[in-house]
Amino acid sequence: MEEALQALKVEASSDLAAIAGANDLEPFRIKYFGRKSPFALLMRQLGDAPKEDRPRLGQLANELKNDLQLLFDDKKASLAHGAGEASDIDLTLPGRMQPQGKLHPVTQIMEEICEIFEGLGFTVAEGPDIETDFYNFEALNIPAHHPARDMHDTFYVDDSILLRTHTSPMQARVMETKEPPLRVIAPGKVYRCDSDITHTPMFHQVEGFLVDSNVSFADLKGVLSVFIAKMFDESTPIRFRPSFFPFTEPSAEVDIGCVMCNSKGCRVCKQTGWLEILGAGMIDPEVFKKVDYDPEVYSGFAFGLGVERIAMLKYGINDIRLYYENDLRFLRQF
Ligand code: 2NM
Repeated sequence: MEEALQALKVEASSDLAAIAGANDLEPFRIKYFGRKSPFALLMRQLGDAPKEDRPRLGQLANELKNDLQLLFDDKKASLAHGAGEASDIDLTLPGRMQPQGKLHPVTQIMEEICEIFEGLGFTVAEGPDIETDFYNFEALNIPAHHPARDMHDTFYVDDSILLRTHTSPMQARVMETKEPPLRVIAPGKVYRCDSDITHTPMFHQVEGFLVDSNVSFADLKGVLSVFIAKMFDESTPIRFRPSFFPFTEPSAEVDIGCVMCNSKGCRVCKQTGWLEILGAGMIDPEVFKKVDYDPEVYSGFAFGLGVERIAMLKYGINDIRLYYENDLRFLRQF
């Protein structure tokens, strides 16, 4: 009987190895584990064996059966796995879409602004967000205790270090290191301690300047008119309104016809038909002196604009805080 078990083990192993597909599994199961299997037969013959041999032979038969069951289960599992690759995956299904990120609307508009000025021959200069009092104020003709400092709601790091309140410090840095003729724009983040529906403590500006011999206010008007025509529309009405900035003289604020009501007068333009979109002026001779330019030789104009504000006017956004709440329903519209 022991020999019969041994022979059965050899036969079962070779049968198991010969199983090539799921269709071969069931005949194997019936042959070795069914009611008429060699095991069942041997168990019935066990009664004929000498009494003292029965426990050992019974145990041998059981071990062989259990081993075979394990090998069979493994075979079944590996076939099911292999079959799955062939049939459960539908290769014709479209792939899962990866959501594609986009630039923030403020970044998009800032890039658009820079491209327009680059088309007019300006180069881009970027500088530090953390500035010195000298570049942020002193070099721009805003000395200590000047009332204009109050307008800026500055975040100070210490007595002489601060978060820049505009990007003009970069302009001063460029003028200090380069000789005219120069056409430069400085885009970037600026910081003012202010927060309501039209102000955020951090916002973006693009400031620009042009210095050469014989630059006039007409050049300023020409460059800014082209900018507005390209940013908004060729037919957008523009006006220059006298204003004051410490770093320019004369200074002007530039308005465009209200894009919300087509200059008819509405809540957004406070019934005036006009919206302020940027500040500008002829660079003050005092600024030239700070950067060692001779005001008798050179003249120039400069301008500054708020990127969030331009984007609000262009897209009809009524609350500046929407830009920085990271609500995807808002951001996905751009
Ligand atoms: C403005 C308005 C007017 C300005 C001036 C300069 C510099 F550095 F060249 F003097 N940069 N930007 C300027 C002039 C900025 O923002 C409303």
